[in-house]
Amino acid sequence: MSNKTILLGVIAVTLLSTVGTAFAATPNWNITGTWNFDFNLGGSHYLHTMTVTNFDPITGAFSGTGVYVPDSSYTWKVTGVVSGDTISFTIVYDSTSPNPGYTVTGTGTITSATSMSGTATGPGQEFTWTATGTATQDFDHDGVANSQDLCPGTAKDVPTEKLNVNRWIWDGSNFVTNSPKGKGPQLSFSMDQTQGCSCTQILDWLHTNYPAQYGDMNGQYKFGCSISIMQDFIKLTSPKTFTAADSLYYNGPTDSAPLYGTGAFSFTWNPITGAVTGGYYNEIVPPVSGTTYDNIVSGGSVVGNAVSLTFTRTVPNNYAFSFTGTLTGNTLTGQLDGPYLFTATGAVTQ
Ligand SMILES: [Ca+2]
Ligand SMILES: [Ca+2]
Repeated sequence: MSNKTILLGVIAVTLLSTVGTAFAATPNWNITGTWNFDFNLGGSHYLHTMTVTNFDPITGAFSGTGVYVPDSSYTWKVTGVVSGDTISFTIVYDSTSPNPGYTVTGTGTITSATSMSGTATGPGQEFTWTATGTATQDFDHDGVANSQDLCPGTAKDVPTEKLNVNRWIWDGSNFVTNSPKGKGPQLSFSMDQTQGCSCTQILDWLHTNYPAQYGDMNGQYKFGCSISIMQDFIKLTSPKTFTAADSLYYNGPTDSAPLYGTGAFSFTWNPITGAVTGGYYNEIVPPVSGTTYDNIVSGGSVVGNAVSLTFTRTVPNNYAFSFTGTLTGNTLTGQLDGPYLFTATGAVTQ
């Protein structure tokens, strides 16, 4: 869009944007992040990046910035809306760019989690465009992507009586409270913290998973979630981490084989899904004094006390391997990289 040929065609045109119409459907996709755009004007390709920094999961309205890849002096702002699978946007070049005010409007379709395409119109110009990036789906529009959302189908909370002081509900956009007179506890809660669960869903979840500790909780349904309920839920659903300052790795299937390596070991998992989200094994071979191999936990699962982990490393060499075993109390024991006993005693924190 921003080369001389095009700039010569620039005429002051006022474009009425169709962005943000009142009848827009809710968005099927959240497009926050960076997109690589290829604008095609009669076979000439103009590569841009667009970075969406603000996205409203309820209305689909978004805004961000962009730049022409071959010449970063061409910068622009974008505003637009995602409605269902469709996207519409308006790009306006910055006053500091070589073509200030140059405006392009576009429409298109988000065709997958990584691609979208459509058409665009500049002053006297008709483009087609394709873009690649990462879109996430958030079917209940609470701002938490499906893959991260512990509670599908979230709707705004309506206490069966009224919202009481220091009680919390999700109003469809935010967690809100009825503040006490004077200085309250100065708290706030977010949907990210509750992993996409409203107050009602938090109460349902606690009662289903911990019925002995959380009974009918009528008062909570009547007046909103108390601070302690919010904090209990966030704690119970937050990631768990096993960490051991050192470990023992034997050169055979039992500890009768010689010790092969030592080193700090840690992994983190989601206690709800069991998905392992990260970790490390700073493997020292030979034990204690040798070379440190920087193994990264790349995936795995924790189901009950059964632990499986995958590792990769690039330092000091490229290698990949796996672990299967059990976490019993604070001790992890199993087979690492084949029939080689590995054990580490540490602590589980949440
Ligand atoms: Ca969601
Ligand atoms: Ca949700």
